[in-house]
Amino acid sequence: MKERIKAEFAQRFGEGGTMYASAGRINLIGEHTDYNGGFVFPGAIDKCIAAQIKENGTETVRVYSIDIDDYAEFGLTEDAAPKAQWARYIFGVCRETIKRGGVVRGFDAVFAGNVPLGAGLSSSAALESCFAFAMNDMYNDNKIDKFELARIGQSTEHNYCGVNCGIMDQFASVFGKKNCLMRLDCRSMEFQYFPFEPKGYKLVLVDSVVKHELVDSPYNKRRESCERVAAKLGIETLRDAEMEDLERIKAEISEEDYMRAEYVIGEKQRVLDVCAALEAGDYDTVGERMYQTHAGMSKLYEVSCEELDYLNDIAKECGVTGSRIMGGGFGGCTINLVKDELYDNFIATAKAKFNEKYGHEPKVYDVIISDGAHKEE
Ligand code: GAF
Repeated sequence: MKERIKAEFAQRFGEGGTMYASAGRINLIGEHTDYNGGFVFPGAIDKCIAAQIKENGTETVRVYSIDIDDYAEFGLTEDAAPKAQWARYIFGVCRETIKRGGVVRGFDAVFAGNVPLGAGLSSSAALESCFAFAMNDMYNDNKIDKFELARIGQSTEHNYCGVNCGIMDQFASVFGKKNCLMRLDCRSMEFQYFPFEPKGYKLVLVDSVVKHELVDSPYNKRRESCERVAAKLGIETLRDAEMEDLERIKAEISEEDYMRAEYVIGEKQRVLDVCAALEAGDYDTVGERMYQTHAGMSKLYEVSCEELDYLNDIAKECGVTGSRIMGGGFGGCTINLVKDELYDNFIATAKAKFNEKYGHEPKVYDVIISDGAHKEE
């Protein structure tokens, strides 16, 4: 992929430039908790967006996407926003950098990626983090700290792409470290690396190939529900709520808001349980919590779909240790923690049964936990 990017860059813009890359992410547990001030437990993966970038001495950005086979050109002022959605991610990163007092000047870029699109692996965060990291390195002597780089990506989603996301995806893409998951407290922003090399297990993603587009999904509505409940309780986020608090206001909120909050409050504890279980090498508890998260996301938070529930059922039948829908939901992947010896049977069964029911096989991605945003040597 990187050779292709370089060749395309040379052909369009001439020699030179620097290659930057940033990763997609998985999340072992802690879903829809980030914008509720809770805990998340993601890691960057060995699938990334890479870009060859070079300053061009103008105030114009010229960029070509190999995967979409589309070219965009835009200025750096607020009124110069490009129309194409993919280009708005890059424009947003430039604007959010400038808004924070950072420097961005015109550049030429060619990029491509191998993060599956719409699969819940945060290809958009990878794109944002790649360009945020590059702008910091090229124009700002790397003075913008890494949390701010993640926030630049998050604000891009809010202000230029219409998704009121939390910080997890951009955080994971920027801070990712080989063989480590990261537990982030989204209230204090303190985090800790957890070495993650489960002996005797594989981590595998099974992609339902149901399209996942947070912009058109009720993602923002879920967030609004949580905010309504928090406001009713007089707290900033649901991080500070317990089930007793929720029970107290049950009669004053809608049934739907109650269910959303019930899920979030449960999920907060599940992340902590999983971290403790991992430290104790207790993968059965890790897996149990993953199944509980799936049930909560499906029945209470209602961000699953028939295909993902089916994949979850198949995992259970095959004796998979843990399985759940991953990411924002409304399609995309399940993440599965599978014993080595059960792996082949699980994958074969999932493919056959899914194909029988939906007329196509799910896609399967083995993931390796990898480094986040970086400049290629
Ligand atoms: C999406 C969002 F972008 C994240 O911030 C997070 O809320 C996630 O859904 C659900 O955990 O990936």
